[in-house]
Amino acid sequence: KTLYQTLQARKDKHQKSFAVLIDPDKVSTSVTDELIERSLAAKVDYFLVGGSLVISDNLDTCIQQIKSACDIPVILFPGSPAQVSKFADALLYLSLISGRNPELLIGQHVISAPFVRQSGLEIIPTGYMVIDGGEPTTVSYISNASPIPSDKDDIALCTAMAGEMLGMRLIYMDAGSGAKRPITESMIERVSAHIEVPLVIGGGITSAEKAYRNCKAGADIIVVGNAIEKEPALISEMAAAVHSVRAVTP
Ligand code: 1GP
Repeated sequence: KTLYQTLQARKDKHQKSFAVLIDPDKVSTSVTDELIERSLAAKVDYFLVGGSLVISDNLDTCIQQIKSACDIPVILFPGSPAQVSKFADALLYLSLISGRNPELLIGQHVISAPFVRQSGLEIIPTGYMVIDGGEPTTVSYISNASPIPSDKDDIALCTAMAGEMLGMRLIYMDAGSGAKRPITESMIERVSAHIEVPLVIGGGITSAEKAYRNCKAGADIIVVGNAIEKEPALISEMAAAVHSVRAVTP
């Protein structure tokens, strides 16, 4: 079974997933060890590894550290085409469909295509949508593209629908790392009701309650980075909240 088939099967069963985002530039080896240990105990479903600004060559080392310690799948969440590591299990092949910057829609993909193909990684075509998170986040600055306004649920819906019809296998709505204002439940509800591919939600989620409410609204996968870097103990609370949604959803 491919990783994507597992994601789709979980969605079909209304099973929600919790993913811990690790930015290899921000966490030391010992912090990564702590995050792995807590993630194992909390039955975290996935690790996402990447960031807008991964400049060090820690990527391979960080993924190898995770792979040697546990079986939790590692999915690359690349901020640039250079962030490819053959040690991961899969790669989110992101096209920034919320923006109008041709480089991030297709340009960088053309340049990196042979390299990505050669990696042998499972590729998951992902419609990446940046939603305004209150004030400029790294992703909105770096992407040089306007995010979708946070109250424009219809624009988000039509963007996600277009992405799905273009063949994207995942829709990732991101308010940006450390966003002051995470994505609203109303936007999640609107988008999730009209797409069939799994919906990933991240950016500025700082509490187990918000993670829970996002899942109830229709998110399939919750991604948290910042909050757990600051407070690793949140991992167990958040994972439990996300996993509890299944019990009450028919
Ligand atoms: C960022 O969606 C992720 O791209 C996670 O955001 O770091 O704010 O949790 P946080």
